[in-house]
Amino acid sequence: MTITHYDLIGDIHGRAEKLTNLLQQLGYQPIDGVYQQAGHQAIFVGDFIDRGTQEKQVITLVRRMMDNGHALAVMGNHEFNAICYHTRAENGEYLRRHNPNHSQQHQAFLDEYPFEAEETQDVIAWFKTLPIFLELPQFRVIHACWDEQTLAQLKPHLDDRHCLKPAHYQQASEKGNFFYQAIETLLKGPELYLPEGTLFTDKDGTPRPKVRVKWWQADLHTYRAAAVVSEQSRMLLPDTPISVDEPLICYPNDAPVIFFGHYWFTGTPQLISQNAVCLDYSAARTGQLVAYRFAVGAQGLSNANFFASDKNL
Ligand SMILES: [Mn+2]
Repeated sequence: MTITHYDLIGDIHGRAEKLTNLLQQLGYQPIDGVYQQAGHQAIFVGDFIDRGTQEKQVITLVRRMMDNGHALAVMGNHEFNAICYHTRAENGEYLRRHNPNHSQQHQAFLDEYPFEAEETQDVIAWFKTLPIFLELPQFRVIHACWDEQTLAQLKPHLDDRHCLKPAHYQQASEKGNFFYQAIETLLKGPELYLPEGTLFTDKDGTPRPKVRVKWWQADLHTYRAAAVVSEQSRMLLPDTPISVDEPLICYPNDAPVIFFGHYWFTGTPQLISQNAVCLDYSAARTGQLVAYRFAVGAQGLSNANFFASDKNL
């Protein structure tokens, strides 16, 4: 099959209704139980699970598309966390502790995939086959952040499909380890410590000493400008230059187009720079599931290429 269009799809988080609605709007039809469209391939940016109540439907649908060559995907931080939650460490504990916070975040998945059930282990094994990133001739895909330096260091350790090797999940769960830091940056996104004594209160009301940063935008020099926060919260951040001690990741504006998810955007889907597209518009909650259609050979990006699931879903 010659691919003429790639349809890049944001974080689904167990919302199968939004996914099937979006796929239909994009022109995909289920044939023999597999969503497909001639000339098209879907690419998922990860975070298939947690929060929504249709986890199995989402995973089944996506796996069938991938198994039949109609989709590609990268790993999200929720799949990484799930692997660690379901894997024992050398000391007999789990790589991701089963504390109330972690278990609660993962509860929707556990409701449909009971802990240690055979089917659960099969899905966890499938998560491990998801690559950390995709690099196609015209664009790149990663869940949270494309950082050239981290990727250059990590690539020699990945397998030939860019997957983390099973042996490295232990190291990726140990604070201070290179693998841990790499996963933090690539799958959860870089964060910036605010000046001493400053706290930022996040969307759940939790005070935090650091904020997520707009790594996709060049020339951001102050805490207030660089932070990924609501416009209300932005005015509460210091309008002072970012400390030179803070290593800032910045995606060059002449680099290939980068597609990612993860950031809980709200409002109308739109381009955030000339070569960066965030596809997460909070479908996990009340937001729409968003896609961007990339025509092979297209030069540049356009707001006309966004698709979204129905607002009332
Ligand atoms: Mn995420």
